[in-house]
Amino acid sequence: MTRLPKQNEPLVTHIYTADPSAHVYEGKIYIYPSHDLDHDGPDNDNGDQYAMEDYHILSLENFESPVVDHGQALHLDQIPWASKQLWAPDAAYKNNTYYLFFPARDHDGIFRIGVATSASPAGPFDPQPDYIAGSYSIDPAVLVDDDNRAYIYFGGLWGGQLEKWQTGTFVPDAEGPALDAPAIGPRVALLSEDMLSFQEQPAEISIVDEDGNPILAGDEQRRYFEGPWVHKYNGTYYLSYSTGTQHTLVYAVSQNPMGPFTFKGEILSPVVGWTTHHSIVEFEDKWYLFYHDSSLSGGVNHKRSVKYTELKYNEDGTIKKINPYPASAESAE
Ligand code: FUB
Repeated sequence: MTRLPKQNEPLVTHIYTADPSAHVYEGKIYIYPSHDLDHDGPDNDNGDQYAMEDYHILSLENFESPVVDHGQALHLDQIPWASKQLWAPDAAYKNNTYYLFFPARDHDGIFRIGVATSASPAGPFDPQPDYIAGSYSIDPAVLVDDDNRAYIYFGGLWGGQLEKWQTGTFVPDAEGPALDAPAIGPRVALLSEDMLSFQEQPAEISIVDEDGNPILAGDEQRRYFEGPWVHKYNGTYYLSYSTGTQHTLVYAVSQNPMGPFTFKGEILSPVVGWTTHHSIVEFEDKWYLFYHDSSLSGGVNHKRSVKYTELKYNEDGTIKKINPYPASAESAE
C-alpha cells in the first residue's frame, strides 16, 4: 500500500497510525508508529481506548517517493510478558542490530518497557522474553549519542502510570504532586552495551525555567506529561515532549543528555484529538517534525494519523513554532 507524502497530511490512510518515531537508516526515513485500532470500546483518562495490538513500520526513500508499509513487524501474541496495549515505540541502531523499544501492560496491568531486535530496520522484530528489568511507564525514546552511548528516556502521566512510581516502587493509588510542587519529570537511564538492559537505575530529569527554578506541577503550559524525544543540534541536547492537558509540544535544552533541561518554548500548537506526540529527525540537511492528529477520523482520539512537516531553527538555536494547519490559520510564526 503506497501513498506520496505531503506535508501536514496523513502519511498513510489504509491504517490509523500514531506516535511516530522517525530515524534515518540506510539512507531512508523509517517511521516507527503505534498502530491505532478502529473499535468502539471504552474511552477514558486511563487510556483504555488505546488498545493497540501490533506495530507496522513505514519508510520513505525521500519526500518525493511513496510511503511503504512494511507490514506487521511485531504482534502482542509474540511477547510473553505483555497482556495488552502496545503503545508508542522507538527504534535504535547499534551493534549492527536494530532495536525496537516498546511499552505494554504486563500481566498485572503495569506498564513496562520491552525490547525486540532485528537485522533489518523494517523488521520483523524478535522480542526478548521478558521486559527490561527495572522498567516502568510508557513512551520510550532512545538517543544513541556521538560517543555511542545509548540513553533511554521514558514516562507518561495518567494512563502511563508515572505518578505511581514517585517512590521508586509501584504505588497503585498514588496521586501526582501538589500543584505548587515540582512537576514529575521524565526518566532517563543509560542502556547497557547490548541495549537489552538499564546500566543503572533510571533517574528523574529536572526541567527548570530560565532562572533555574523547577517547572511546577500546576504549570500545565510547560510541565512534562508524556512523549519525550531527545535530539542533538549544534552540540546542544533538546528534550521535547507533550504537555498533555494543554495538548502542546514544547522543548527544553541542556548541555548534558541527563539534564537538567531549561525550558525554551513551544514547537507545535495543539492538534485535533486529545494526544500530541512527535519525533524530530535530520534528513539531507533539513530537519523534520513527525507528529500525529485525529483529523482523518473526524477527531476520534484513538484513530490517529502520522504526519510530517519541516522544522526550522532560529539563528540562536531556538525552534520556530509550527502551526499544524497552515492553510487554515493566519501563519506559522
Ligand atoms: O498511543 C498511546 C499513547 O497516547 C502514547 O503512548 C502517548 O504518548 C499518547 O500519544
